[in-house]
Amino acid sequence: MRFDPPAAELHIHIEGTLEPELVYALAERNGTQLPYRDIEDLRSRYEFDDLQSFLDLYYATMQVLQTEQDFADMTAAYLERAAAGGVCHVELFFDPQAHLVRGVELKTVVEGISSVLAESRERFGVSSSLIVCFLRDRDPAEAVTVLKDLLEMEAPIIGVGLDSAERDYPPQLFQEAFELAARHGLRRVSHAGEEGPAEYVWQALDVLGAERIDHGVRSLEDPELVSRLAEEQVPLTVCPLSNVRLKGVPSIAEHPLPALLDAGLLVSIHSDDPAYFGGYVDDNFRAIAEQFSLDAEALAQLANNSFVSSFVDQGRRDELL
Ligand code: ES4
Ligand code: ZN
Repeated sequence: MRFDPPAAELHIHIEGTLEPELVYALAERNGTQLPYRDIEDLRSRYEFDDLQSFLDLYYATMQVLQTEQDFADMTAAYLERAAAGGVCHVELFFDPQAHLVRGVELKTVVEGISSVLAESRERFGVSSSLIVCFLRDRDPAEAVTVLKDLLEMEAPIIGVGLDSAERDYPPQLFQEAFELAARHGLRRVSHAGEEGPAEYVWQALDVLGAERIDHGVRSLEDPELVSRLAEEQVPLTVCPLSNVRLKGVPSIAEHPLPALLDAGLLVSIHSDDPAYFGGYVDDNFRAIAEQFSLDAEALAQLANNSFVSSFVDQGRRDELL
């Protein structure tokens, strides 16, 4: 399972780590009835046509998350698996609005996840931090409210991000939430150029002040944008298996990773929603290493990029690099 060299996981949605077995275990514990025959039936549905078809199942299965313990168990299961795959640092996304809309309190979500992150270094040998993502297919005013609530409760978040359905939801809609985040010293990242156009990457950079772009693979359609990304060494967190499973690219063989690297971009490799897309960081590394015959030096460069692109403090960075 372990893949050398060790790397940082910077693009992971914690709700996307819910393996079918855990979905069933949590449903049973909470007495929730699931609309699937069994674990295998659920697993067979982890097959998608596009981002929206994935999101429909992602939002449906996360309904098994009800209590603080559920969020803690999911987080611990993920960290254990990540550590086994060679991950030594994680910056974790979570989607509070997806839980608030179904009546789960913000405190339940935040305390469940953060109680495990607080001990991740001792328990799993993995340093960790938390980034709140706003759902771009919901009212931008709701994002502002959620962020204010998180600030009010002094939630241990280091930054904000933007995720969910991308097409027709341009980053600029979330300017206010990102400005509020900046005023409070939070880091800023944004999904862009996954299914949406290169124009959304420009907006993420120039309107939201994003310091890192999640996916960004469609940037290649705009040479001027590629120059900007290369010049400023803006990190792109690329998720090869995700792109293939959501049919953004037809196959690993046709993945634009080599073109991104040839353009001199700061690319690192991540897993997105590993339970749904057939693999954790180590699986993503294995897939590209095999497809593109990457040697140890190329893999070490990608791993190194993950640390350079991370938000760790100087002390931990010196340990990791
Ligand atoms: C996501 Cl793959 C992906 N894209 C956008 N938003 C997301 N939320 C969870 N996974
Ligand atoms: Zn993502």
